[in-house]
Amino acid sequence: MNINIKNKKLNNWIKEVEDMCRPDDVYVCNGSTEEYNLMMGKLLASGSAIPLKKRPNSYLFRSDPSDVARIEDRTYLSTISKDEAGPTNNWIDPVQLKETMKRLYRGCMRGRTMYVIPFSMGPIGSPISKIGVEITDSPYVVCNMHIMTRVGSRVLDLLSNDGDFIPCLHSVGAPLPKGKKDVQWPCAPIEKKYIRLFPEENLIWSFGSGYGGNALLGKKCLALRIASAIARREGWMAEHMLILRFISPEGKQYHIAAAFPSACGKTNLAMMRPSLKGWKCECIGDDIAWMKIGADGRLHAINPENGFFGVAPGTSYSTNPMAMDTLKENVIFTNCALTDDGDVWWEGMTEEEPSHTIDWKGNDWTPQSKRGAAHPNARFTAPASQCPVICSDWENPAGVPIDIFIFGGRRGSAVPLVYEAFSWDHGVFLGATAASETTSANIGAVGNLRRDPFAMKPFCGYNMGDCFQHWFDMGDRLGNKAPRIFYVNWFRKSEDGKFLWPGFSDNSRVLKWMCDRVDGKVDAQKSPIGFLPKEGDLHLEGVNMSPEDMKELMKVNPEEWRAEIPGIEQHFALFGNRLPERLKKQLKDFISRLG
Ligand code: SAT
Ligand code: MN
Repeated sequence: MNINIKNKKLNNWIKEVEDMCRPDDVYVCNGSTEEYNLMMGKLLASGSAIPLKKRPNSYLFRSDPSDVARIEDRTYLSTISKDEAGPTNNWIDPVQLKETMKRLYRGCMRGRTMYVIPFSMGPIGSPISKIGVEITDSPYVVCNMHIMTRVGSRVLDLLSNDGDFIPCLHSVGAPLPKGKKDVQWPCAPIEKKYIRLFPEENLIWSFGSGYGGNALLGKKCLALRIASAIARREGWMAEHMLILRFISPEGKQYHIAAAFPSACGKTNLAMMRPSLKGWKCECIGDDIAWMKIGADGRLHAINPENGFFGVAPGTSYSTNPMAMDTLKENVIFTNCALTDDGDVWWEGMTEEEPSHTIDWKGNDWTPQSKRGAAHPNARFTAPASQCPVICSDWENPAGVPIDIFIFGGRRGSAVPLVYEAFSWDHGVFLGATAASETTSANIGAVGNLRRDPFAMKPFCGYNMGDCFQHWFDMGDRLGNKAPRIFYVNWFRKSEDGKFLWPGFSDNSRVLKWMCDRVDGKVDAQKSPIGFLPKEGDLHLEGVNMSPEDMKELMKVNPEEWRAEIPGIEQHFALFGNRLPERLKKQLKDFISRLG
């Protein structure tokens, strides 16, 4: 081992994992640039990393075709009782599960180096931050963790002799026999891939996958699954939300946190460039918000991450110019296509397709090919500090006070562009019943409608029924200082299947209406689902849309909404006696409003 560690718990854990996984050697990460370069050097030498001529210090990786997204089916919550995990999580008895996984971990790092990554979610040393240590056998994970979290020896100093941390164990599950050349993307077959969370012990075990949230354990596993369970116990919130600062022409700041499922445009909204004249948007985070009630009684949010792990396809200078500018250098790309002049490319990146690329599987691709050049869940890993519109307060440990919560998802029909909850309780009902068409961010079918409460279905580290109650409890504590709650749908389609709303920079028009509502500047129109903008209150000058399409986009059809009721009832029935009475009342009121 290259560094002498003082922390007893960490030393014991390293020893225990080493005995179980049998790596050839152990390396403790210090977070330096030299270290990043050393790791990347290894990845270049093994042929895993492809340097990009067009982007300084940037590399392309191609994953194994079996390992391209999160694996919700193989993600388990291991609480002592099944009831604590609740109906939206997979559950396995923690004792039995430890045995199964220990068997898999036994000798799994043979032929590899075991990396110990001390990291902080949130600024190092801040009272709201949490320390984790990831053990992994993947140098690709080390490089990604350098970007996505704050890695370094300073974290070890903070831990000193007896500080506590969240152990995150990861292995790609592919021991390397002596003398055998490594494959480009080592991983285990799907039936051996497991992600297991022990929220009662603050422990994370991941085996067999090297991709995204399966392997970068600070993100979904620590900052959402484990943190949401801690947050509930301690009375704060860990949510799957972007955070942005929206600034009016007069310089008034509004802070907005928005929860959409993976691959529904959080990164695009977080760094949007408003089409509304005079308005500005600054990015604080694009995926995760930790929020606590401050001394002023308001809810303050921080972004615990240090980088963006964003969906590449669809990102372009017209949809998200600030993301494009973030990606100029120091970026890791995974499963994008490679152009002939040494750049990355993905569907939607340029108006014109390149005449030839190497696709994400390493094969020749031309516009005539019947398959995508990039994988639909291809990603970029980029430092947040490189975003041209990163907010000056993005690392402020005090966080920013949230004025507005937004829920939403992908809905081709029924759900209008925007509406506002009547009250906090009604807002919790909107979050609890949020539904979205599934995306390629998870392995499985794409385009199926599913209930994804608070966009947390895959990430809630305890019983979702208790999560509903936690939202009510937070609202009670916040009282009239609670953020106002809205619901949006950028994805409604016309009868001929085209998106009705241009989205992206024009979403600023929707945000402005929300700010006007918060300021009491505009009235709204009551509908059975919530408050709708009154005609003329959504500023639409310059939007290229016919009045008929606008009407279609805002339409609330009671019949379509009545058709939602059985689905909501079924969804609520899952939670049995954990379903708060206040949600039952909301459903009853909703049904009676629909008439
Ligand atoms: O792979 S991740 O889980 O980190 C990305 C996502 O689904 O949001
Ligand atoms: Mn996400």
